Order: sequence, then structure tokens, then C-alpha cells
Amino acid sequence: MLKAKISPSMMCIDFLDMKQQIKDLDAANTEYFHIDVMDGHFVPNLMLCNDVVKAMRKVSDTPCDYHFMVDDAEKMMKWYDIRPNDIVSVHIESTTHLNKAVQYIHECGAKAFVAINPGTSVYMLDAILPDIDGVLVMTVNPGFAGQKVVESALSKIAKVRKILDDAGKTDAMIEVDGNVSLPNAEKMRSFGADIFVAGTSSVFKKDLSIAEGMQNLRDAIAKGE
Ligand code: S6P
Ligand code: MG
Repeated sequence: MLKAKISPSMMCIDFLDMKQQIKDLDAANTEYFHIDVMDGHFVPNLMLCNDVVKAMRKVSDTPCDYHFMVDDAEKMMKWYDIRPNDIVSVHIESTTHLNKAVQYIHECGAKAFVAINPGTSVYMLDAILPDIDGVLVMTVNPGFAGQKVVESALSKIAKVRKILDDAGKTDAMIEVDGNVSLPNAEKMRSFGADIFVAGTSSVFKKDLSIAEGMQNLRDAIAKGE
């Protein structure tokens, strides 16, 4: 089992208090910052532009974990500050030249992940498997925070782990995104998830500090091991 990592979703942060919350996340040793990019076409919402990332980079060196929910990821990615050690996920459903997109991510020195929606079969990964560093399994339909998990997406985590291991990609990581609550995180870990996107279900909660939210999530993940 690979070491578990947490990637708090920046679209869930309190934008009026962003600087302090970034410092709190860093104090809690967050491994990544999850950057949701939405274009209003592939998903019915608009989200974080590169200016937000640029501002974040001024106060933290923590790597970014980009999640491009856009129609034209190959073009859109070039607007963003992608650095070595970042993760970049592009959706298999919307990226026509997937291999080219993965090549570009690698040229930036970043890790290339492919994201799959709850309704997408894990077998779609077959051709791109040799070229990727991980898979982002969406456990809600992308577009919004605060949704309920799609139960059938949970069992896909174990299927993806098996497909990766059978292909000899034992170091490839599985990231999960969507309603990563404490009970869900425990289950997701037991199915083989490695990177947990933390949103309104865990870390960004009213009446809970970021430090407490991060610790609760780490404890829940550990229970699933
Ligand atoms: C949703 C997006 C996610 C959300 C995250 C929110 O389309 O890709 O990254 O920000 O899932 O977390 P939660 O706990 O509110 O579902
Ligand atoms: Mg996301």
C-alpha cells in the first residue's frame, strides 16, 4: 500500500480567509492543494483560474494537484503554472488527444493522471495505462462540492487498483474525489485509494478547525489500512 496523501480542494476554501487557511493546511502537513478547473461546458460550473494559483504560490511551496474538468484540456492546461512535482489530471471523457496531453504534462515535470467519471468504465483506461502515473476516480459527478457519493463508483477503486497492479504499475496512485467523508475515506482506503481530495465533507466544515479536520481525515484513512 502506498503512503496516503491529502489534497484539500481549494474551491471549498473561505476565499476571504485564503492566506490564513493555506497556512493552516501547510501547518497540518497537507501533501497537495487540489485545484479544480471548470469551463462551464464539460461541467456546468466555472472555477479556479491561474491567478488564484499564482497568488497561492506566493505563500506556499506545496505542490498543486490540478483537476481539469474542461472540454479542451490540451489547450487549457497551457494557461496554468504547472511545475515539477505537481499532479495534473485530465478527463478521459473530454480529452481527444489523451496521449499528447499526458506527454505535455510530463514535459512540465509533473505527474500525469487520468480522471474518470462515475459512469465511465475502468476498461477505458487500457490504452493509456503504460503512460500514466495515476488515476483520479470521481466518486461524484464533477461540477460541484457538497454532493453525495455515487456508491457504484466506490467499487471501481478496487478494480482500478487491480488493473494497475496487473499492468505492473504498482507505484501508480489512485486519487479519489467527491464526498470524501470520514466513513467514505475509510472505505476508499480499504479499496486501495492513495490520495484523498478533502472538501466540505471533511476539512472545510463549519465549527471545525482545519487542523482538526485534517487530523480526523488522517485517522479515518488509517482505519481503512
Ligand atoms: C467537484 C470537484 C471536487 C470538489 C470536491 C468537494 O467536481 O472536482 O474536487 O471540490 O469533491 O468535496 P466535497 O467533500 O464537498 O464533496
Ligand atoms: Mg476535483
